[in-house]
Amino acid sequence: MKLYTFHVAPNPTRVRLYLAEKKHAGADLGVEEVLVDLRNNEQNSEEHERRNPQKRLPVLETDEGVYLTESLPIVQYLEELHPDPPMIGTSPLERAQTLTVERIAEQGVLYPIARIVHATNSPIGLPPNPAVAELFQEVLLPPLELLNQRLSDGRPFLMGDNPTIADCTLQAGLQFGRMGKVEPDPSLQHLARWNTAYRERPAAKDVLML
Ligand SMILES: N[C@@H](CCC(=O)N[C@@H](CS)C(=O)NCC(=O)O)C(=O)O
Repeated sequence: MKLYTFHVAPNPTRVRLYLAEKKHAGADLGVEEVLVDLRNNEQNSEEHERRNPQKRLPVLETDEGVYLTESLPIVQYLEELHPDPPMIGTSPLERAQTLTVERIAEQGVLYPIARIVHATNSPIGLPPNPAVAELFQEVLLPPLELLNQRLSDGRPFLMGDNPTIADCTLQAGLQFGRMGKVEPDPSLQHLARWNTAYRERPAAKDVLML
């Protein structure tokens, strides 16, 4: 299998963190990484458009030569192939709960952070848009508070004792924020504790650039 990816970009990063967590837990999924340089617009090449008509990353090329083009279904596909250690729960209820928190981390944190960064300090050169930045700053706060509250019982990971895809998505979003100088308010102390601890993990050290 091949993962078409670009470092720091948050959606590829959540899949890469997932793969690194699996690897450090002893499950090497045998996914080769292929860089598609967003700064050089390589996502808009005809070659990449054949992989993903939406011209985005990540893309997983399966062993059958099929292209999967959305981060969460990519992870769910990999998880079905390699369920150990489990990173989306072990029962229907746990899976639904994990995906619920992952959705909050993506839609409530990663996506707003990406919109703010691209509106203020875009690494791929998009024009500044202060109105968009202001709107998404407001949108970002409630989900961060919700996740901070979730971590307030001292749990090491969003879903309890073990990392899941929800942690990978949240950290991918926060890393992109760090790159664009968009940081959660330090008063969200439980989130800050989780953030510091997660970044010390071997998987995080393999994948994160800042
Ligand atoms: N819904 C998609 C979003 C993918 C996405 O927006 N990827 C960004 C990088 S984080 C991208 O490829 N952007 C390039 C562009 O918009 O030109 C997913 O979950 O994977």
